[in-house]
Parts: sequence; structure tokens; C-alpha cells
Amino acid sequence: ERRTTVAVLFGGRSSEHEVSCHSADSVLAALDRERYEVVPVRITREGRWRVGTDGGPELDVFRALATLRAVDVVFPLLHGPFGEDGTVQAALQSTGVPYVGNGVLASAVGMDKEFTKKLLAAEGVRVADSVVLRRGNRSLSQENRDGLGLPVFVKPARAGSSIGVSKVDSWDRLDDAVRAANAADPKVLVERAVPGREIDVGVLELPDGRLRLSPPLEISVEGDRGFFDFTAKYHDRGTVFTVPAALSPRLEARLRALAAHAFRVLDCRGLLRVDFLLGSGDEPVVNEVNTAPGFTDASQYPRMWQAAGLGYGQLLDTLIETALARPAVRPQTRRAARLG
Ligand code: G1L
Repeated sequence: ERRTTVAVLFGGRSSEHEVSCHSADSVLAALDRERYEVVPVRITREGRWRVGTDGGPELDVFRALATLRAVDVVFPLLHGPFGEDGTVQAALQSTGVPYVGNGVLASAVGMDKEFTKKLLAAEGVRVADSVVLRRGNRSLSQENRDGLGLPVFVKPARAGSSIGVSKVDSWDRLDDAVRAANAADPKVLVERAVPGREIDVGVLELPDGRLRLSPPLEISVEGDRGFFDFTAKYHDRGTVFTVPAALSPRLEARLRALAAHAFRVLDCRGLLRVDFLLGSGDEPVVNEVNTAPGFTDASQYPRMWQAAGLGYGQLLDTLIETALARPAVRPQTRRAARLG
């Protein structure tokens, strides 16, 4: 039987070039060569594409896409602008070649915290209260300050990781925080802090369209410096993953149901990581969704599945099978596209 040709697309023009390369290293190392013929495709920081391992030529995006049409499936591991924001997915869509993971809409929405929150809230999923500061408006009215209370998190609306995010404990620190977030994005979210445990759940779409939900993973900071030590959680090495997280069966079931609902609401395909905060209320709050989660074999999403008995290689197999199970959309033929 012929092997499936898989192009692994990574690198890219964003600040997360490195992150992408690390995830690609894991994927390239784990893909079963008995089943797959693997073609690494690296996008340089300058935005040129290098197809294949052996120092092949650098192509512009159009030539690269033309060569990608020859593969069976593309595994896009890219972050940020021209990455998980939906633009790579749109380019792949136009070639008609099947690709792993989320499509244009879910990738674009998932990249934008404002739209993600509005869609989830409209479908009854709880999210933290927030106010959006758009281009040209860097200040928060007294009414909004009173409504949100302190502390708040200030975040760029569209950014891959925690770049430009800060926690504000007093309103006289707000301007600096908004400026920092603005450096990453003209649109900024000021969000009420929800103190509590952080629990993440993975969603994986099977080839028949059913969803598999991962065991919950808890993220905590070593040494118990109190919950939500923001700096430690995102910047130090003291971060601990516990999977499965110790939760009541009832709460675990609720998290899984909410994660599956979020997947459907956001029109996801393939996979989604949903990050919850367990505040003081009964109902979990969705903190973030990740349509393109960290993907080294030590990242949260793969770790959740390892705990469920689905190894990294099997996870890749499932994602690829699911991508191939979707009817491929063929691009316009030359004849149909011809003018006149
Ligand atoms: F292809 C998948 F499986 F859908 C996929 C795509 C992208 C999984 C994970 C990611 N992740 C990323 O692209 C990254 C933003 C973490 C850079 Cl590697």
C-alpha cells in the first residue's frame, strides 16, 4: 500500500518561529515512516518557503503552494500572523489539499479574544467580563472600572502567547499596561481577573466526526506561592501539569461538555484546547481557547492524550485520518477559471 505523503509546515514570519520549529521537531520525529512519506516545509522569518530537507530552493508562497498540491495532506504548525490566524488555512484551502486541524473561520476567530468571547457567551458559555479598547481609545471609563473591579488582566486581543499581557492591581498602572498590550495589537482587552484553579481540556475530532474529550489537566505553580502567580505561571519553569486533575466526577463531566460545546460553537475541526478557570461560583469560566495549541510531545495538549492512553504518534495518526476523512474541496479548474 502506498504511503501517505504528509507535508509538515512550520517556522513562519511571527515571533513564535522558534515555538513552531520545536513543535515541528517533535512531529517530524514521531511520524511513522512506514505509513507516511514526510516532507518538511519551513517558512523562513522572511516569509520564503523551503520545501524538503536537503537545502532545496527557497520559493515564494505561490510556487510553494503549487508544490504542496502534490501531497496527500498538510500538517500546518504555524503561529501568529500568516499562521494560526487563518491565512495559511485560506491558502491551503485554495489549493484543495486536505490539511490537519482547524479551518479558516475557527482559526481566525480563535486568534481573536474579543470574537471568541462574544461567540461563546452568545451560546451560554461563561467567560470573564471584559471591555474592549479599540484603536484610538486607550482609556477605560469610571463606569467600566467600577463594573470590572480590580485586579484586571490587560491583554492584546490577538496574540499568540502571553506577550503584552499584564495584571493590574491598581488603576494608576492601567495606562502602562494598555501601552504594553498596544505594542502587540491596537485592540486590547481589559478583563476581570477570575481567581481560581486553571484546568485545560482537549477536544479531538475522530475520523467519523465524533468528539473525544481528554482528561482534565491542571496547571499550577510549584511551591504553592498562592494561586495565580502570573509571572511564575507564564515565565518560569515552576509550572506543573497534573493530569488527570483532581475534580469531582460531576465537575469533570461539566468541563468536558463545555469543551465539546465550545468546539461546535467555534466551528472547529480536528482539535481544540479549552482552558478553564474555576472561580468561586459553580460554573466554570472559559479563559482561553487554542485552535493551534502547543504541540511538542511535552506540551499540554499531547500530554492530556498521553494520560488517556493515546500516545503522541497515535494522536498524529488520528489528526491525519480525520483530515483525510473530510471531502477535499477541489479548486476551480483552469477551464472554469478562464476569463470570457
Ligand atoms: F495541525 C494541527 F494539528 F491542527 C495543529 C496545528 C497547529 C496542531 C498544533 C498547532 N500549533 C501551532 O501551530 C503552534 C501555534 C503551537 C506553533 Cl507549533
